Amino acid sequence: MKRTTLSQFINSVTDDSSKDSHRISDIIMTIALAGKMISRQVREVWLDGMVGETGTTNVHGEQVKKLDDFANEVFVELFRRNGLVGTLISEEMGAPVHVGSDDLAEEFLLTYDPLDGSSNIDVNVTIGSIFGLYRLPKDSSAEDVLLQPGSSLIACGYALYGPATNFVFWSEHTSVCCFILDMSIGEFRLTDRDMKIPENSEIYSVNDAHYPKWDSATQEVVDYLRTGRKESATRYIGSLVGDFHRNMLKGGVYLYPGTVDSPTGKIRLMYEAAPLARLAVEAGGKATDGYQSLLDIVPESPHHTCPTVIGSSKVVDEIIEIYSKNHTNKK
Ligand code: AHM
Ligand code: MG
Repeated sequence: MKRTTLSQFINSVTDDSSKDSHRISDIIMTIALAGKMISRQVREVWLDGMVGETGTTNVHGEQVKKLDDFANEVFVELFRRNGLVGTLISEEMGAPVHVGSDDLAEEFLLTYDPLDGSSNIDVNVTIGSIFGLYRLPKDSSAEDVLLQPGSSLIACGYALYGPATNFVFWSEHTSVCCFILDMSIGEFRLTDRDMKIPENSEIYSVNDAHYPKWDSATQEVVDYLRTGRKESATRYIGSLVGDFHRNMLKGGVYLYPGTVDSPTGKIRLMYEAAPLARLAVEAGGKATDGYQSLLDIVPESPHHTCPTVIGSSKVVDEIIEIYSKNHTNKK
């Protein structure tokens, strides 16, 4: 018996009597389609001449790769066509874009990093697309209604473009589940309907080159991970989504701390940190900026960045303890 397809799985968790449930299912299926389209392009990039940069920079001042641009357009095009969500916020678009086509759509905000791991795009190393689906307060006229914390997520996940393509998501109607793309039929198939992140692990993922620019609390955290635990191993792909996926399977912690020059670090809350934090928490893990849960942070702008620590609960607890001890000592 072949494994359940994503469509079969989604049908089985959709409440037929609820428009809302249908809408969420249709949105997830659209994101999975975007994942398949981007996966195809990632594999053909050298044959299609889509390597290299576009020559423009994005809102974060980073060089935009041709594939970044392509992946962003896939999401925009699909959601413009079906109008299922009100607004899109993307790493590659300076401002939110309105695409909704009915009243129900206005209750949903989709945020995404179309292609995470930009430095790995042209070198055939694992990259992925991260998404967060937020429910917006009804009839709210507040200007900052789009600035929702991770606790307002109703679905989130990623497509991972590695040796195989995975689709991993959590929603209000499911646990964290993992699918793999069956290329022979162009459909994702279920591999795990209730993913759990191991409680402990020796693996930590951090860009160690920033060590001299971290504050003393962060230096103490990384010293501890390196030499203070029974066992220790560094694994850093440089694609958050890739490091996160490995840590979900093997256990581990991903860190992108702030530095003296850039105290909030690099990871974007609304479409990188919060969706992955929520996945980790729903899978039994933890996520913090060192001092508070990543799910409680209310973004000040769509591209708000925050120090990011996500992973196995025991390791994250130990990290929180070191930060809080340093905080208390400073008082
Ligand atoms: P991106 O979305 O432009 O790729 O930036 C986010 C990425 C993460 O995926 C990765 O962990 C980190 O930036 C790597 O940054 P650094 O090169 O500073 O280690
Ligand atoms: Mg990214």
